[in-house]
Amino acid sequence: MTDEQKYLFDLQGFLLVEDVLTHDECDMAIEKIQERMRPMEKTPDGYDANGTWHSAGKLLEAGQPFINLIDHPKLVSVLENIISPKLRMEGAYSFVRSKGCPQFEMHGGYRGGNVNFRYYVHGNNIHTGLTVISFALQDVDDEAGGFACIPGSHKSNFSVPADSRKRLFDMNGGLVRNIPSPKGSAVIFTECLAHGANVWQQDEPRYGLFYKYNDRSAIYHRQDIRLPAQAAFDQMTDNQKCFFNTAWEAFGNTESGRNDVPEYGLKD
Ligand SMILES: O=C(O)CCC(=O)C(=O)O
Repeated sequence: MTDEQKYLFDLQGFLLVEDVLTHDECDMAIEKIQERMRPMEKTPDGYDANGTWHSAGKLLEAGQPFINLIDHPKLVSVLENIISPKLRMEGAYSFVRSKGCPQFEMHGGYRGGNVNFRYYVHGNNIHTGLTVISFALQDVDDEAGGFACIPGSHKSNFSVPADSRKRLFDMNGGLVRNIPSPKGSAVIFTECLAHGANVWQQDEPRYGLFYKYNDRSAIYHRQDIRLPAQAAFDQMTDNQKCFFNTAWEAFGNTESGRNDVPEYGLKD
């Protein structure tokens, strides 16, 4: 993580990293998402999706480029600095949102939250918990309506009030900002940041791709039902497999005293 990245992440609560995927990899990812996407009845906020939201799972089983992104060096070098030197992946998913879809209302924690929702700087180091990478598989300009956030809100003392999640978008003064991102880039953001997504404005749907990370000793989402299938593990390196280990830090068994040996996906 460079000093500039550290400055920008601390200032904004998010960071844009360019040139993570090639254009060919983006196109390949979209193709595989298209094969797997299924309509959602309701949006995550409970609105009728009316055909404007789809989701796709089992992406890691689909192989590349999804597998390589688990521990992409440009991203891991940031995550290791802001979360922990040993990382766990909470999950990978895609939301496909079409023109005119309902907003993804503002949500997120605040800096004084629990182990998953924390943000502080001690010495020269950033400490946060649950962190998301949003990959841009298409060019997204600031009129398109993709990822949106309130920059700097990760240092707020209060989380977004339930009644304000939608209203914040409409407040004057540019409180909520759409974050443009070129094809192949990735936005890393802490879940402490107030974030969501604006109404999608373009004819081509937005193929969102999201990876969530945590400290290897911490857990947010229920883990057992989110373990990748063996077909996904079969395509991973040992380092990538470790991202799916059970959450713990020390005093493991003799083969893995510090939770740095793969636990799942091993061949008999
Ligand atoms: O669509 C986006 O960019 C936001 C996604 C998001 O907030 C989430 O998946 O929790």
